[in-house]
Amino acid sequence: MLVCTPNGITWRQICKSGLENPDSKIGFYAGDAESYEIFWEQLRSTIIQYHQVEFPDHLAWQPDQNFLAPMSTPPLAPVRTTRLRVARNLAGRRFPPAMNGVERQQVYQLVKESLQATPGVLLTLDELTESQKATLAASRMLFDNQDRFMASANILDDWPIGRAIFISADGSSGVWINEEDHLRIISIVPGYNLPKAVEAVTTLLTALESRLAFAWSNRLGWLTSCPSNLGTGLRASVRAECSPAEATKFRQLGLQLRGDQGEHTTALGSVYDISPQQRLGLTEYQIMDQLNEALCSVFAASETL
Ligand code: CIR
Repeated sequence: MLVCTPNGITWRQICKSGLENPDSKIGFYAGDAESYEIFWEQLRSTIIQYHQVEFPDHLAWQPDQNFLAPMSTPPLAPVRTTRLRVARNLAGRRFPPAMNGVERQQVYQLVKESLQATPGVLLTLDELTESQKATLAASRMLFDNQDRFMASANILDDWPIGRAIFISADGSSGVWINEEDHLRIISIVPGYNLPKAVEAVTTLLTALESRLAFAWSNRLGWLTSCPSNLGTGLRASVRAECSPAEATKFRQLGLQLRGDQGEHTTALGSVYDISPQQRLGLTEYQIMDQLNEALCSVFAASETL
């Protein structure tokens, strides 16, 4: 008998991207919340390896959130921008790899309604003008349908149906609707400024949370289509200029360095996107603290040379 989740998600669907892209770091995408229960034994070792965690399986385990713990960040000249990104999916709905066009539209409508009282503008991708695209791309708030890993996982199906971007009135934050997850809440602020990014992202998150319920598991935290984002769903990163020696130090400290144009690109010049890889088993504060400690130690050490 073919094993599948109540939504009909099979193991073949979950590992399709990895089979078609042998260079995948993870290779799996969950089609729904239940994928993590039904196929737990198959996913377990990848999740443990990626997040460097061990599971007391029988316990509620993901630490409580503490986004709002006070954190001060010193000015660091090499840091050009600070970015926080939080991934969420709506409870009880299939995730982007398994949605059809109607489901993508429904999620768009629900998010649109939940943001109605929040000052800002909601742009659907099918209606974007070239100049709007250029503005969004320049501020790194645009998403596209070019990722081969996501294409293989069917995340880009029905493009651009249901895809939209909300930009807050002050331009410091936004929401991606129906990209890799139903929701990506993002804040990008100039220079090195985690407190400002936290404030912007939590404002949007609070507005959304007051109207929507998100998929959650006591073991894995917030559930995301890619297992790399389980736990907090938080990716805390900076774009910073660094020398080859500094880049090596960041890698030694366990941070992930991506090329300036985002995931799966080569570093252009010496500007990198730098972030802690782990999102599961830590609180939001701990993830940001890990980033802060690494940046302070590497860049401060360079200053004293
Ligand atoms: C992969 O398996 O390589 C892609 N599906 C993305 C994995 C998560 N991204 C990352 O670690 N940078």
